[in-house]
Amino acid sequence: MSKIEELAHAVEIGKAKLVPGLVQEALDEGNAPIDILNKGMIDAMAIVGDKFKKNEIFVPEMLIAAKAMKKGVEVLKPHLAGDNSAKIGKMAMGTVSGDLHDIGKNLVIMMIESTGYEVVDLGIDVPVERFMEAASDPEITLIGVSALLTTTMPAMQETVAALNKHPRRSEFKVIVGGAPITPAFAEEIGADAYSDDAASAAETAKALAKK
Ligand code: B1M
Repeated sequence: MSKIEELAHAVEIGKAKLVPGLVQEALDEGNAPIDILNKGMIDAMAIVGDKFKKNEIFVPEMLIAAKAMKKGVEVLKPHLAGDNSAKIGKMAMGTVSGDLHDIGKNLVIMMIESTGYEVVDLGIDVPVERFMEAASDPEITLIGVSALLTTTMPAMQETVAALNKHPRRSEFKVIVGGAPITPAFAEEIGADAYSDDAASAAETAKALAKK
């Protein structure tokens, strides 16, 4: 079994104590940080999701897998983040009201920070009012909205609708994403941009900063 396969298995079964060491060993073996993230952790979470769907595991197992992944990301973070010395904008990002998933949001924040954005993390279960308040900060140039559940897509729609009426709307862009979100949905609800993963969200954020 390769180190990345060992890591993926440890994430899948929620071995939070083993995961940081396995990430370090995978790095020491010369594996690319992005492969460790994608193949060693994100793919493992997809397996966890599939097992949950098939009733093979339940919420507590999903939670311990999530905790294990977070421990691994802590080790990987300095290796994924680039040079962010030149500030290109300020972003506020959160997961919508009713939604408690934050691993994807945290990865998106990490990658966008690496492009030079200062990011205010609004957290999870963020009410529309909190997004509106964040958008009032005169330095904010980008708002990120994440949703992981089909049942919280309407909350994303409400959030973007409210942001679209914000008095500062012409001064910031809105980017949305998360597993159930599609480019068509993003367009339908009036977001400026959609990205399907953290790396492309960082590319999109960089491009939006130039507009
Ligand atoms: Co939840 N959960 N969960 N869960 N969970 C999913 C999302 C699910 C797909 C599992 C499944 O059934 N297969 C399913 C949703 C089904 C649906 O709506 N269609 C589900 C469910 C049903 C639930 C509960 C309802 C279960 C229950 O209680 N019965 C419940 C809801 C709680 C709530 O939010 N109100 C629940 C709870 C939980 C835990 C708390 C146990 C835990 C979350 C812990 C945490 O986040 N701290 C959890 C987990 C871990 C998952 C899975 C297994 C993994 C999620 C994850 O972290 N993925 C997930 C299954 C899956 O995703 N396959 C599942 C890894 C992460 C890197 O990917 O978050 O997709 P992701 O982020 C990506 C992209 O989406 C994108 O970039 C990220 C990085 O590449 N992205 C953006 C995300 N936001 C973006 C924003 C952008 C751009 C890109 O711009 C702003």
